[in-house]
Amino acid sequence: MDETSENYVADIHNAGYESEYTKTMLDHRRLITIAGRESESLNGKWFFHADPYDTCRRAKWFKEIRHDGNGAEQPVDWDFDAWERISVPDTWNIRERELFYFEGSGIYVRDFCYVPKETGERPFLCFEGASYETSVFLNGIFAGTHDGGSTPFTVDIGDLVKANRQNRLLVVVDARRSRFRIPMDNTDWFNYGGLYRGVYLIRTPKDYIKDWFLRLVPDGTFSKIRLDCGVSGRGKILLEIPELGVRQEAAIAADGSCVFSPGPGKLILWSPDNPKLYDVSLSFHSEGGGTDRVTDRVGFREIRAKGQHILLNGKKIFLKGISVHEDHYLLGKTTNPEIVRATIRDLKEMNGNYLRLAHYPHDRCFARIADEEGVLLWEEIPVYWAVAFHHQNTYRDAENQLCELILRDRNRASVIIWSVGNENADTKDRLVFMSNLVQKARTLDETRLVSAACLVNTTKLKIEDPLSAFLDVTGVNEYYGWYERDFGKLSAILANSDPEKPVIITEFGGGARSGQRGTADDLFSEDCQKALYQKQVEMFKQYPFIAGLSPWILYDFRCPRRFNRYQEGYNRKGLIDADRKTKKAAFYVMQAFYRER
Ligand code: GCB
Repeated sequence: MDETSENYVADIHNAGYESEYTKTMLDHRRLITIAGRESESLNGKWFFHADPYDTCRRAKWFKEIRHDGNGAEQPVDWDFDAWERISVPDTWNIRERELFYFEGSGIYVRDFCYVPKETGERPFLCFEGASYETSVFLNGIFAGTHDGGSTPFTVDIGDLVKANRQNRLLVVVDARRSRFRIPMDNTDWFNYGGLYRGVYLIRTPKDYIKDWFLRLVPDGTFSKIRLDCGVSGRGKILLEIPELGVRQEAAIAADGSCVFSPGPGKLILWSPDNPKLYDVSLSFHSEGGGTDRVTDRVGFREIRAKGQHILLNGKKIFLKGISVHEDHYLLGKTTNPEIVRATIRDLKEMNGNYLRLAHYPHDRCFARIADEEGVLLWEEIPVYWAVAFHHQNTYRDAENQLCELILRDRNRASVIIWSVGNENADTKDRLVFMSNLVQKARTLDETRLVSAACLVNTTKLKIEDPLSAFLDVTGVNEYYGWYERDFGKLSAILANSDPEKPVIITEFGGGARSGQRGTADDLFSEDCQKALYQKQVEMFKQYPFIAGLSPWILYDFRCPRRFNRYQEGYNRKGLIDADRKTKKAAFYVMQAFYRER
């Protein structure tokens, strides 16, 4: 309906209301990395209500207007402070029984008092992950919208926040699936919604460090360290790595970079055997006065692909891995350091050194803990299956998620591979879309391998995908012995392939309900899964171009497209039950295989 019509009522007639909330996008250009900064938690209890019709944004409830222009009280449809409170971080699906399958908008409200600590400081809100589209309102004013369910974003609240007073923070999180989003509406995992990762307040001086990237220069000499720094304002950067005797001041070059050498023989390289991390501090002294400082612990290592091999610090390495989802039977998509440490313990019990974090960026704490524990990581964005490759906005969304992930984790030595997607059909549009993502990853980070989990060419029975030409490593997902029962085809595929680049078998496997026994032919029995794993690994042993494995998957996970009697809403391909305790027989096949490697 036309806004000019005489009976127009915006709340009910404005079908295009959403466009108002995409005017300010909280994308990677506004992201300030919170790594190494002090943050104040805004986690805890928030008032919450499901908003299936998105009425908060349609009717602008966030303005909290209770009276009309004449002062008469209005019959409003919201009552924020009387609503039930739920925890942040958490997913509403797990916490509220009746919201288990709810995929609309949810409204979160809380107050916080902001007391400035320094004159001229700049406050920002940081969201570590909210699924999927998140609109932030402070004191009744729209501050911006973020797209993407697994990457962080920051909101500059300097102009909106009130000092020394309570501030009303209202957040609408819309978890609707859509064909045009990343991921699209069809995935093999559960669509959890809400503020499922932490929310924080950070403070910086007027001029501040926006992002920074410290790494070993990948030139095979293991001797040079390079720093790139994005700052607001002009000034000088002081980098300190006391253990290496580094205390180096650099004017921010036009490209924000400086390169230095800690001196021969000094540097201990990071590796799974010796996950050496150095205390690092970065101070930005701005010309206008004021210093911003971040501190972190950083490891230095080199990862490269050479011929069919992957080299870590110049030496050939076999990636003994497994894939893992974030899904947890009690917490949904919310995780914490204890869960991550337990996951790494399970990997190590399997004699593994590598995890594929599928199919979206996992919580920030994962890579941080992997840095400490000496675990190599594959990190991925959810360009999964049949996303709308032809659509510009979908590309923008994917690229933005990739940038946010890389900006978040590129100081983590554990992360060795960026993956730009999973099992996408080989079309022209997909090739353009994904090769552009590869290009983007390389411009942000020259120190990691870029890959994607691809499908095999089932017509030629060969490992062949035009995207490989753009990748450093080809990931291959195959389910011979499961979806495709004929193992002979896998043997033909491997025999027919002699790829120029290393291959990681990024997925293989089959389902088994823990405790279900039977013969090797009884689908969903542990025995069938075990036999399948035995056949697979026997075959892999013969092919040196296979540089690593990440079978599908460490733990059973929730999946609302799997409802047979063994699955009951779970994908049961885990080597460990969803309880994260009960190991299935195939776990020990991988354990033995990795012990031998
Ligand atoms: C795949 C997908 C993964 C699924 C898995 C399965 O190829 O990449 O997301 O969960 O297969 O279990 O079918």
